[in-house]
Amino acid sequence: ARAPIAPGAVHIPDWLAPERQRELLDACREWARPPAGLRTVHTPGGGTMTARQVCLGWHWYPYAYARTVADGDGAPVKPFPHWLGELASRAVRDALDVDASGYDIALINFYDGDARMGMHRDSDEKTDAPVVSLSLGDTCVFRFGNTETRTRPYTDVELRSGDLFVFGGPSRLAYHGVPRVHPGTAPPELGLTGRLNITLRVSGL
Ligand code: MD5
Ligand code: FE
Repeated sequence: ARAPIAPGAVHIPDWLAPERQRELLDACREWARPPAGLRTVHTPGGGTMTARQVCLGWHWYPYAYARTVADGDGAPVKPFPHWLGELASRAVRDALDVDASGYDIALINFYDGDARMGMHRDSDEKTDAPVVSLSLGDTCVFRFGNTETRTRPYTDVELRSGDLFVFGGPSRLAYHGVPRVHPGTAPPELGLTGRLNITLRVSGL
Protein backbone atom coordinates (compact mmCIF):
# COMPACT_ATOMS: atom_id res chain seq x y z
CA ALA A 1 0.00 0.00 0.00
CA ARG A 2 2.07 2.91 -1.32
CA ALA A 3 0.63 6.31 -0.58
CA PRO A 4 2.21 9.19 -2.56
CA ILE A 5 1.82 12.37 -0.47
CA ALA A 6 3.47 14.65 -3.06
CA PRO A 7 5.73 14.04 -6.09
CA GLY A 8 8.65 11.92 -4.81
CA ALA A 9 7.20 11.57 -1.28
CA VAL A 10 5.87 8.07 -0.63
CA HIS A 11 4.51 6.63 2.63
CA ILE A 12 4.37 2.84 3.01
CA PRO A 13 2.64 1.89 6.29
CA ASP A 14 3.82 -1.33 7.99
CA TRP A 15 6.84 -1.74 5.74
CA LEU A 16 8.88 -3.34 8.55
CA ALA A 17 7.49 -6.59 9.97
CA PRO A 18 7.39 -6.79 13.79
CA GLU A 19 10.56 -8.98 13.92
CA ARG A 20 12.46 -6.47 11.75
CA GLN A 21 11.28 -3.62 13.99
CA ARG A 22 12.61 -5.48 17.01
CA GLU A 23 16.00 -6.09 15.33
CA LEU A 24 16.31 -2.45 14.33
CA LEU A 25 15.35 -1.30 17.85
CA ASP A 26 17.96 -3.63 19.40
CA ALA A 27 20.59 -2.21 17.03
CA CYS A 28 19.58 1.37 17.92
CA ARG A 29 19.98 0.58 21.62
CA GLU A 30 23.54 -0.63 20.97
CA TRP A 31 24.37 2.44 18.87
CA ALA A 32 23.01 4.71 21.65
CA ARG A 33 25.74 3.56 24.06
CA PRO A 34 28.89 5.64 24.52
CA PRO A 35 31.34 6.43 23.08
CA ALA A 36 29.74 8.40 20.23
CA GLY A 37 26.33 7.49 21.68
CA LEU A 38 23.07 9.33 22.23
CA ARG A 39 23.54 13.07 22.63
CA THR A 40 21.61 16.31 23.03
CA VAL A 41 22.01 18.63 20.05
CA HIS A 42 22.56 22.35 20.66
CA THR A 43 21.98 24.79 17.83
CA PRO A 44 24.30 27.77 17.17
CA GLY A 45 21.48 30.15 18.11
CA GLY A 46 21.41 28.80 21.68
CA GLY A 47 18.51 26.39 21.20
CA THR A 48 18.34 22.78 22.38
CA MET A 49 16.74 20.10 20.23
CA THR A 50 14.21 18.07 22.20
CA ALA A 51 14.77 14.91 20.14
CA ARG A 52 18.13 13.39 21.11
CA GLN A 53 20.31 11.87 18.39
CA VAL A 54 22.86 9.23 17.42
CA CYS A 55 24.69 9.28 14.07
CA LEU A 56 26.37 6.51 12.09
CA GLY A 57 28.86 6.95 9.24
CA TRP A 58 28.98 10.72 9.40
CA HIS A 59 28.23 12.81 12.48
CA TRP A 60 25.69 15.59 11.91
CA TYR A 61 25.97 18.75 13.97
CA PRO A 62 24.17 21.95 13.13
CA TYR A 63 24.77 22.46 10.23
CA ALA A 64 27.47 20.20 8.76
CA TYR A 65 28.92 16.66 8.84
CA ALA A 66 32.10 15.42 10.57
CA ARG A 67 33.83 12.06 11.23
CA THR A 68 33.97 12.68 14.98
CA VAL A 69 31.27 13.70 17.44
CA ALA A 70 32.04 17.37 16.98
CA ASP A 71 29.47 18.63 19.51
CA GLY A 72 29.65 15.64 21.90
CA ASP A 73 32.40 13.45 23.35
CA GLY A 74 34.75 13.92 20.38
CA ALA A 75 34.87 10.17 19.69
CA PRO A 76 35.00 8.78 16.13
CA VAL A 77 31.47 8.32 14.79
CA LYS A 78 30.29 4.69 14.70
CA PRO A 79 30.51 2.97 11.30
CA PHE A 80 27.53 2.77 8.96
CA PRO A 81 26.80 -0.96 8.62
CA HIS A 82 26.50 -2.55 5.17
CA TRP A 83 23.07 -4.03 5.99
CA LEU A 84 21.61 -0.56 6.59
CA GLY A 85 22.68 0.44 3.08
CA GLU A 86 20.95 -2.63 1.66
CA LEU A 87 17.82 -1.74 3.65
CA ALA A 88 17.90 1.80 2.22
CA SER A 89 18.25 0.58 -1.37
CA ARG A 90 15.33 -1.80 -0.89
CA ALA A 91 13.21 1.00 0.61
CA VAL A 92 13.87 3.34 -2.32
CA ARG A 93 13.09 0.60 -4.83
CA ASP A 94 9.82 -0.27 -3.07
CA ALA A 95 8.75 3.37 -2.76
CA LEU A 96 9.96 4.96 -6.00
CA ASP A 97 10.86 2.06 -8.37
CA VAL A 98 14.37 3.40 -8.84
CA ASP A 99 17.84 2.02 -8.05
CA ALA A 100 19.73 3.88 -5.36
CA SER A 101 23.06 3.11 -3.72
CA GLY A 102 25.80 4.81 -1.76
CA TYR A 103 23.90 5.22 1.51
CA ASP A 104 26.47 6.15 4.16
CA ILE A 105 24.69 8.13 6.93
CA ALA A 106 22.11 7.17 9.55
CA LEU A 107 20.66 9.86 11.80
CA ILE A 108 18.62 8.31 14.61
CA ASN A 109 16.28 10.57 16.56
CA PHE A 110 14.86 9.56 19.97
CA TYR A 111 11.61 11.32 20.91
CA ASP A 112 10.04 11.14 24.34
CA GLY A 113 6.42 12.23 24.76
CA ASP A 114 7.32 15.93 24.92
CA ALA A 115 9.81 15.99 22.06
CA ARG A 116 9.11 17.88 18.86
CA MET A 117 10.94 18.81 15.71
CA GLY A 118 10.37 22.25 14.25
CA MET A 119 9.85 22.85 10.54
CA HIS A 120 13.16 22.67 8.67
CA ARG A 121 14.78 21.44 5.45
CA ASP A 122 17.57 18.84 5.23
CA SER A 123 20.17 20.52 3.04
CA ASP A 124 23.54 19.48 4.56
CA GLU A 125 23.97 16.51 2.21
CA LYS A 126 25.81 17.09 -1.07
CA THR A 127 23.57 14.84 -3.20
CA ASP A 128 19.90 14.74 -4.13
CA ALA A 129 19.55 11.02 -3.30
CA PRO A 130 16.22 10.25 -1.58
CA VAL A 131 16.08 10.29 2.24
CA VAL A 132 14.69 7.08 3.76
CA SER A 133 12.78 7.42 7.07
CA LEU A 134 11.81 4.48 9.31
CA SER A 135 9.65 4.93 12.42
CA LEU A 136 9.59 2.76 15.56
CA GLY A 137 7.51 3.00 18.73
CA ASP A 138 4.98 5.73 19.44
CA THR A 139 2.85 7.19 16.66
CA CYS A 140 3.65 10.78 15.72
CA VAL A 141 2.17 13.53 13.62
CA PHE A 142 4.56 14.19 10.76
CA ARG A 143 4.08 17.52 8.98
CA PHE A 144 5.05 17.51 5.32
CA GLY A 145 5.22 21.06 3.98
CA ASN A 146 6.34 22.80 0.83
CA THR A 147 9.68 23.94 -0.57
CA GLU A 148 9.03 27.68 -0.17
CA THR A 149 7.94 28.37 3.42
CA ARG A 150 7.80 26.85 6.92
CA THR A 151 4.07 27.44 6.98
CA ARG A 152 0.97 26.28 5.10
CA PRO A 153 0.25 24.57 2.85
CA TYR A 154 1.26 21.37 4.59
CA THR A 155 -0.11 17.86 5.01
CA ASP A 156 -0.19 16.12 8.41
CA VAL A 157 0.40 12.36 8.28
CA GLU A 158 0.43 9.91 11.21
CA LEU A 159 3.58 7.79 11.23
CA ARG A 160 3.38 4.52 13.16
CA SER A 161 5.84 1.87 14.23
CA GLY A 162 7.12 0.04 11.13
CA ASP A 163 6.22 2.78 8.64
CA LEU A 164 8.53 3.75 5.79
CA PHE A 165 8.59 7.22 4.27
CA VAL A 166 10.84 8.05 1.31
CA PHE A 167 11.54 11.65 0.25
CA GLY A 168 12.92 11.97 -3.25
CA GLY A 169 12.70 14.23 -6.28
CA PRO A 170 11.07 17.60 -5.57
CA SER A 171 10.18 16.48 -2.02
CA ARG A 172 13.81 16.08 -0.99
CA LEU A 173 14.06 19.75 0.00
CA ALA A 174 10.56 20.29 1.39
CA TYR A 175 10.08 21.77 4.85
CA HIS A 176 8.95 19.21 7.39
CA GLY A 177 8.68 18.62 11.13
CA VAL A 178 7.19 16.54 13.94
CA PRO A 179 4.67 18.71 15.86
CA ARG A 180 3.50 15.93 18.17
CA VAL A 181 4.16 12.44 19.52
CA HIS A 182 1.29 10.37 20.96
CA PRO A 183 2.68 8.77 24.16
CA GLY A 184 1.80 5.18 24.91
CA THR A 185 0.86 4.24 21.33
CA ALA A 186 3.83 1.97 20.59
CA PRO A 187 3.09 -1.72 19.93
CA PRO A 188 3.32 -3.22 23.45
CA GLU A 189 5.42 -6.20 22.30
CA LEU A 190 8.17 -3.86 21.02
CA GLY A 191 8.97 -2.68 24.56
CA LEU A 192 9.73 0.93 23.59
CA THR A 193 8.63 4.04 25.47
CA GLY A 194 8.75 6.94 23.03
CA ARG A 195 9.48 7.17 19.33
CA LEU A 196 12.56 6.42 17.27
CA ASN A 197 13.13 7.66 13.73
CA ILE A 198 15.98 6.36 11.61
CA THR A 199 16.88 8.35 8.49
CA LEU A 200 19.23 6.90 5.89
CA ARG A 201 21.05 9.33 3.60
CA VAL A 202 23.78 9.69 1.00
CA SER A 203 26.36 12.26 2.13
CA GLY A 204 28.03 12.98 -1.19
CA LEU A 205 31.18 13.65 0.89
C1 MD5 B 1 11.82 12.42 12.05
N1 MD5 B 1 13.61 13.47 10.87
O1 MD5 B 1 10.71 11.90 12.10
C2 MD5 B 1 12.23 13.11 10.76
C3 MD5 B 1 12.01 12.17 9.64
C4 MD5 B 1 15.54 14.85 10.47
C5 MD5 B 1 14.07 14.62 10.41
O2 MD5 B 1 13.37 15.47 9.90
O3 MD5 B 1 16.01 15.78 9.82
O4 MD5 B 1 16.23 14.06 11.13
S1 MD5 B 1 12.96 12.51 8.13
C6 MD5 B 1 11.98 13.54 7.27
C7 MD5 B 1 12.43 14.13 5.95
C8 MD5 B 1 13.70 14.05 5.42
C9 MD5 B 1 13.97 14.65 4.17
C10 MD5 B 1 12.97 15.36 3.48
C11 MD5 B 1 11.73 15.42 4.07
C12 MD5 B 1 11.45 14.82 5.29
N2 MD5 B 1 10.68 16.10 3.44
O5 MD5 B 1 10.85 16.58 2.33
O6 MD5 B 1 9.59 16.20 4.05
O7 MD5 B 1 12.61 12.43 13.01
FE1 FE C 1 14.59 16.63 8.55
